[in-house]
Amino acid sequence: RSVAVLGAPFSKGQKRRGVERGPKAIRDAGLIERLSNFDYPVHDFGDLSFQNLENDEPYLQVPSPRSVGRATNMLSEAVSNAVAAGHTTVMLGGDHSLAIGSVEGHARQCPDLCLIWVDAHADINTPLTSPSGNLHGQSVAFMLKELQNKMPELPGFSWVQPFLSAKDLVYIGLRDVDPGEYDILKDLGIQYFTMRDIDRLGIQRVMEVTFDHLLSRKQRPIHLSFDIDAMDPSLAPATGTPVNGGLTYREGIWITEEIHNTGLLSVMDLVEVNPVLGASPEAVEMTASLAVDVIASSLGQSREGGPIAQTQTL
Ligand code: DIR
Ligand code: MN
Ligand code: MN
Ligand code: MN
Repeated sequence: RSVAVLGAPFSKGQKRRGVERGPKAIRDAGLIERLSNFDYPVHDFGDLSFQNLENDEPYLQVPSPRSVGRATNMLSEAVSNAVAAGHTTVMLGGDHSLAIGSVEGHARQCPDLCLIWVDAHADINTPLTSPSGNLHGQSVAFMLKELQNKMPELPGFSWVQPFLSAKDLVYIGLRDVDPGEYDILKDLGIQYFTMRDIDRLGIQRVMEVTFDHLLSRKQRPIHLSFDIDAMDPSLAPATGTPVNGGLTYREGIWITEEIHNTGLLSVMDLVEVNPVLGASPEAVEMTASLAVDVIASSLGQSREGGPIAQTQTL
């Protein structure tokens, strides 16, 4: 196997600028060097370039729909190509609206994929339920077949048709869910683990039930969409919507180690690192270096050592 790294410096799925510098911050924290210690080739495809769109008027409350539609469409092509070329693909965001593109592009190559969404937020508002209007809080709604008749036609999104079933999705880390999102999670019977569930069951059991839910009938490719705000803000302060009471370092790494150990990880997103929002350079470095650890662990860096795991830069 080989790994492809693809940067998506895009921030118009939410209102705070700076998250478009996430890919650079994660690279500056040593991502490529860390991955180059693994025993497979790493292809850094650099960053996509997104042009500025004039006259991108809001749709209802939703800002920049055409910009987000175009960026996610571009990303979808790029991810689809990387997966078709046989790479395990890592997408660096950018805000979480980008997942519309990465998961759709992945699904074009792997229609039977399943999705693990690690986040403080469910990102399943529709444009009609969203309290903020921000598209990074709506990504999953564009994917789900069950929400087709709840989604208005947004300018910029005619390229995407729903492709995922609610049963093929699991959330981990939720602790800030909007009322409309709660109704959708319950109505569709989506499997989700809030921080409260993690407190009750422990992260080991949470991952066991996750894989049981997604993989017990058949083995299939995994898409991991990892929002850095799933981690506790003490570990990941440089992000747009931090929420207290998040994943510990060890819970986060347990999740990614277990996903690696399935052997089924096919594409991952690492999103919402915003270097402009850190209170100090140290806060930014801590967040970006945590992102590197999460990615490396997803790709096989292990706390147990062993030949493939000799990954720390010497
Ligand atoms: C809130 C916050 N649920 C919204 N969402 C996100 O705007 O829809 N913050 N994703 O990261
Ligand atoms: Mn998110
Ligand atoms: Mn989030
Ligand atoms: Mn391994």
